[in-house]
Amino acid sequence: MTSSQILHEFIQIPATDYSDTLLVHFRRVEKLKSDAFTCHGIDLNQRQLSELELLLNRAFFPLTGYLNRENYENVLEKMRLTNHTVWPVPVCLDVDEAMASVLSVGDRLALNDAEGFMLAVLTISEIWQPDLEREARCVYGTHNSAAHPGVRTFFSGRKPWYLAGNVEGILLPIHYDFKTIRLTPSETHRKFHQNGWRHVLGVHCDNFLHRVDREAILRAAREAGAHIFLHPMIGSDEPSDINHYTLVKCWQHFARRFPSNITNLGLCPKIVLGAGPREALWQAVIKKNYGCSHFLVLDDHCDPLSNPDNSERYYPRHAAQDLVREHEEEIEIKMVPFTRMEYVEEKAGFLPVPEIEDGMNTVVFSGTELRRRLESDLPVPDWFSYPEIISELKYTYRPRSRQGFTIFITGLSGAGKSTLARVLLVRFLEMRNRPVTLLDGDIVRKNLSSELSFTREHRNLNVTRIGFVAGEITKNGGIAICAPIAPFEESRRANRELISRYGGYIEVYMSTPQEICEQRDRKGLYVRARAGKIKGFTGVSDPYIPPALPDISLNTTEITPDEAAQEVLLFLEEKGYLT
Ligand code: PPS
Repeated sequence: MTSSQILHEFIQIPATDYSDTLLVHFRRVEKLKSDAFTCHGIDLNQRQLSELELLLNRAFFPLTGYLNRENYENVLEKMRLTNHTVWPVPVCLDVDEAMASVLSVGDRLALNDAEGFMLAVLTISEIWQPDLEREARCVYGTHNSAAHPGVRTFFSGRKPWYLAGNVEGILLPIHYDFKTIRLTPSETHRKFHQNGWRHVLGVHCDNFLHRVDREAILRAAREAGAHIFLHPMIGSDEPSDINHYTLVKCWQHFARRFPSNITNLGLCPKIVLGAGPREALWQAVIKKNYGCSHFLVLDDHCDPLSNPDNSERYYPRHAAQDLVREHEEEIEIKMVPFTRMEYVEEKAGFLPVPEIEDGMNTVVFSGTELRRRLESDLPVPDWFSYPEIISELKYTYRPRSRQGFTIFITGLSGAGKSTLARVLLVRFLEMRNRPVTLLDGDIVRKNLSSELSFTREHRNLNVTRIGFVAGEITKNGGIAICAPIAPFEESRRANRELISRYGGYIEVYMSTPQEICEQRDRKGLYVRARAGKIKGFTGVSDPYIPPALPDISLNTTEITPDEAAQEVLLFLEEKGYLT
């Protein structure tokens, strides 16, 4: 296969296809399904599934498939398809080297969901290797990839080959949750039409909304003379995402707080990129495709740093509004700027920031403060939100005393990990208020990771497997005590990132010096490693990288196992995990 194959007779953007969806007639489905036995298939990840759904349901109108290279380049350079239609972010199907090497132009590829259900068939018109660095720069701007969460997500899991071609839909991705508010663009538009809504203000959101947002949205709707379409983006409905249900439930409560018949709520199955102005422009196109005539844009729309606690931004203020305004005639959707409001004590209500006079007492209540109060079981002021939203939030952001947590003990062989783990196990069992699970290095090696060796790759895999199990335990309110060597920062970091989404993550570094570990040598492993009988032994012939910022460091040369456990318990008490 050459690095770029093109089938010229495939025209990527033919005369505009105005069909409601890209789903094909059942007679064609039968043919595609029978052909699928002889063609390759891939199981799409969450991001790819979300993009396929938006292609199939025509939220990505006028696209009828994945962009070819020429369109891709044009989108990166000019934010347009080759036929000049505004299109700011590429939509291509990424596959790994192994899959790309068995595919050819003209082949059909079955596109399946995670369970293997065939959702669509792609007829491949081009296969090429994109410059991902350049794509990230064009879409996200020139930000440090380690810092920008969108850029980090872009690179994690992005495969190096792109496929182009038209898509024939068999089935829209299956969702079991919130079906009544998951309408396609055409169904949504039809609903607006039936209700006699001519002007509709599309409102993007990807976070919790409170009283101030209702005031600002109503104000914008009044200015635009429009009805309101609350259109949150929710690209993942993985049961592991505990926020998902809370978020949607809160949006439903929020929508009910508007006068009847002026607001509609619909979920958009799209993942938020955090790409600022380009993303705002993309959303404008999508909102238009759902039937909106107006689009409410924040001055820092889809900026990952957008947060009242923070004055820094990745994108210049108003850049998103300016970009959407520049294209509003072409896209045929009017940009409505979001006016920030604040709570003014003497008015006992919200005022737009420009109307707040000197000397008025405003109160700012940040997301961080809200979370702190929820986690500490403190009251949230009535003016800030609605009781039903607060009670949903309390369910997710339980006070720490009711959250699960993971104690992740890392250190050299012989540093005292297993002993500390066993003492803690007993202490937690004595407390009898949470289920406790011990995931000791040796035990895991005999069961969960019995086939793994001690290479860096396998050690990291072992550690992230432990992290996965600990994450599930933590999510469900239990205590996981993990005690592997875990010599590398990358897998420890991955565990921290995963588990702290679900509850507490406490990293305990056993800093006992190696000579003490070697003197103890209870299992005789150091002697055998020094004699060359164990290859790649941690501390002897394999590295141990100490954690940069452990929550607790313990040197068991100086303290007994009971004292070490006491230090951990005191830390947990101080942080509010123990009652
Ligand atoms: S890792 O690096 O986190 O995957 O290691 P872990 O799963 O905790 O397994 C460590 C235990 O395996 C035994 N063992 C070795 N350790 C280190 N290096 C090598 N090459 C090795 N081979 C076997 C050893 O008993 C470790 O247990 P502890 O309790 O740490 O002594």
